Amino acid sequence: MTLQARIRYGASADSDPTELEPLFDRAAHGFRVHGALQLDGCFDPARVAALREAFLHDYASRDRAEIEQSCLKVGHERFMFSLRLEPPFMDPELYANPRLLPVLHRLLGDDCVIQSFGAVCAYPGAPAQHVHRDHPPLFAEAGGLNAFFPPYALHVVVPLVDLTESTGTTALWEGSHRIRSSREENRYSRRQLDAFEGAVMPWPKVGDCYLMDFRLRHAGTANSSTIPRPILYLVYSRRWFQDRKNYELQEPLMIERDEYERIPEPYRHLFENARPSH
Ligand SMILES: O=C(O)CCC(=O)C(=O)O
Repeated sequence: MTLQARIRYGASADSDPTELEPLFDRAAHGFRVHGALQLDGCFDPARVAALREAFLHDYASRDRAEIEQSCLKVGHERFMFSLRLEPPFMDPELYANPRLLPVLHRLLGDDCVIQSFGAVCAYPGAPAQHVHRDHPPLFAEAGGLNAFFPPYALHVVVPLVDLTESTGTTALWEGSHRIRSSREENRYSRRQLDAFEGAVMPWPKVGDCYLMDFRLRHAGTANSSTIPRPILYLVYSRRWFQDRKNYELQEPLMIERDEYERIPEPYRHLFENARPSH
């Protein structure tokens, strides 16, 4: 089963950006309803291949002890890496992509910011991850009211390899960002969740991406292939939001002063939360 909200960008539409406006509207609407969205053909596959090579060379192949020390373990054989914001990762075609940013503006406002930028790598043999949400409700005491709020933060996941049944993917429970009662929350037992009952699986190729609301229930599935499965993630949020839950060990945005100053002016606001070093 595929995601209910899915947009396929074709090469022809690129010549006239106004043709894309209805697609952006549809994408944003689908995301609000389902809490997840797949955008096919969003990025240039050659550029994503360059990101893969850089990630495998500079990060995934590091000494295991170093990985364990510097990365959050988010499952057995699954690690979260903070990436240095420098080429090839520091590319407006990635973080301010013209097929992506208009959708984010519709969802999070024109003044949205990048909250964090990194990668999760599931190494060969990684079992399925525990089913989870990335953040507790914004207002715990408001219960089901949290379901009525518009998105405040979301992940853009950019797979660096084609995701297949063998590499695995991220299982997504569409609609789980809008759960209004404990009855809805407990619709699936722990055993059913662990068997991915009710989840959909995106199978994007290199150049595609999927978006997940911060409130969405999800889990990385097993990597039964012989290759590492890295996915880049960029968390975009409303300007006022600060993720204080996921970054005790790592920097959410790792950027040096020189690189920060090279960010083109129109995109500088996206990095408002960055604390450049040196
Ligand atoms: O490995 C994956 O596909 C997803 C990882 C993830 O969602 C997480 O660690 O929160």
